[in-house]
Amino acid sequence: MTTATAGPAARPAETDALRRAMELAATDGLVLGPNPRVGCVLLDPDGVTIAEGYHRGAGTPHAEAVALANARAAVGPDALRGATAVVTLEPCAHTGRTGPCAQALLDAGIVRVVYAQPDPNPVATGGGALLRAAGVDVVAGVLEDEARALNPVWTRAMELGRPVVTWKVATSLDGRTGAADGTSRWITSAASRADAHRLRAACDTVLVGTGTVAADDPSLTVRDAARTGPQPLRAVMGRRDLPPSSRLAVPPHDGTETLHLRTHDPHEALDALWAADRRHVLLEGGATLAAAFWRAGLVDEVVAYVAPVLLGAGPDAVGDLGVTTITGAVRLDVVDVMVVAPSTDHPADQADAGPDETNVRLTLRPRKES
Ligand code: AOF
Ligand code: ZN
Repeated sequence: MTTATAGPAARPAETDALRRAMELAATDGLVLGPNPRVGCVLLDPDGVTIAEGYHRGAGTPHAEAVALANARAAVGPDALRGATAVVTLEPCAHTGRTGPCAQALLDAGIVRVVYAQPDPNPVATGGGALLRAAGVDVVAGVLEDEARALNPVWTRAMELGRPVVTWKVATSLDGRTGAADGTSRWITSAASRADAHRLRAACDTVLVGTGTVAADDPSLTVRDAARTGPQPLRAVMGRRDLPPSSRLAVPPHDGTETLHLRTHDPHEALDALWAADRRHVLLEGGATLAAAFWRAGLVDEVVAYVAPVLLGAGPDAVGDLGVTTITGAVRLDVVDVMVVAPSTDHPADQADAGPDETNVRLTLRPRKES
């Protein structure tokens, strides 16, 4: 999606600076929490870089504020008279965890602002209009698709006004998540399970139903090898109490929290998670919870691991969806297919880790009715 460029087009030095700002925004190892990746480059009237900055996560200064501070430190208080700010995201107009960047740019004497993505956050948007009204030259929508790709989940969540929901499911070839007696270790391979841990690590919340806690007693933590940031929030939905001795009721030593959402309504659950600044929920089971989200139209993406095994009986991946005839089927589009090859490392102490065989990982999206 590219919005029409308002005002004059970006100059070549500004487009180059925007690419640099995107590189800065994508700096490795940032722990952003609920916030987007944002980069900013300040240019003098000749298009020469004065200073740069990028955002390091919720509660820390925004990219523009960092760049302004760097410019003042390097050149002095008047460094920015007549300068241009190039930013990957529309400067914010709100006072949130930090002050409004649009005003800070104005106060610094910036005369021109070039940005890529309009801010989809209803709380923060309006910086472009504020700057224009103050007489600043504003060029919007330059390389917008690239800028959106820096924060695909954050952008989607802001547009939806709720966390993005990914349903993760691991099944036998016949769509079962366990055998008739409930045993489910191990249907998918060690390599699939490691991949699923990376998926968990990329989300800020893991959500299961109280039934899954009672049946499986999961820990829902990301194992060390896949960890890149803090553990995701562990959330449980349902009115039942958690068994007091369950792993989710007894927090692990790393302080990972569990949030019990005492509701059966997925909308209410997502509202509560949104209020807790959550942007990406990984729905991990069981069948009742998954069906509730599907029925509410609240699944945005599916990651399915399929193992070459038949069970013939046992729990289904998803409960009743109200589909009574084939024309009512919930149809999905396949976005990606990945062959998960058997893992090469087989430590002796993992001899009980199940058969390590080839699995398939499908990424799918619900089909939009046209
Ligand atoms: C950032 N970093 O560099 C810019 C942002 O939680 P707050 O108060 O820090 O505000 C976050 C919002 O501010 C964010 O959702 C986005 O709409 C806007 N701009 N945010 O985290 C930045 N420029
Ligand atoms: Zn800001």
